[in-house]
Amino acid sequence: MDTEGMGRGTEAPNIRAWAGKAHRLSAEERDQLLPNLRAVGWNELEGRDAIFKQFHFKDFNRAFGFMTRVALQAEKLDHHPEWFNVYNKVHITLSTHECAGLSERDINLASFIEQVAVSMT
Ligand code: H2B
Repeated sequence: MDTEGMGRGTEAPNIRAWAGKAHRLSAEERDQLLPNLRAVGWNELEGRDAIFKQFHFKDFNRAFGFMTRVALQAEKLDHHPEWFNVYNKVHITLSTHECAGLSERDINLASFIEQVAVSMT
C-alpha cells in the first residue's frame, strides 16, 4: 500500500489514499500498519473489526479542544470517529462503515488523532 503522505504529522493526507472505495486492510497491511498504533495505546476490538483508544486529558477544556480539532479534520476527510466523552475522558473507536471494517482511512485518522493528543498534553 502507498502510505506516502498519509497521517504523518498534521499535514493533509495524500488524497490518493482517499480515492475510490475503502477496502478492509489485508493481513500484510495490518502487520505493517498496526504495530505503530499498538505502541501508542490503540487496540483492536474483540468481535468487531475496529481499533479503540482511551484518552485522558488534564481537564474538560483540553478534552473538548482535542475533540474539536479531530472533528474538523474528520469532516474534512469525510471519515468520522465513534466517540464518547465525559469530562476529561475521550474514548474513540475507528472503523470504516463503507467496508465494514478497518481500512487505511482509520489508520490515517488515528495517526492524526495522535498528533493532536500529543499537542494537547
Ligand atoms: N465515517 C466512517 N468512520 N466510516 C465511513 O464509512 C464513513 C464515515 N462514511 N463518514 C462517510 C461518512 C459516508 O457516510 C458519507 C456519505 O461519505
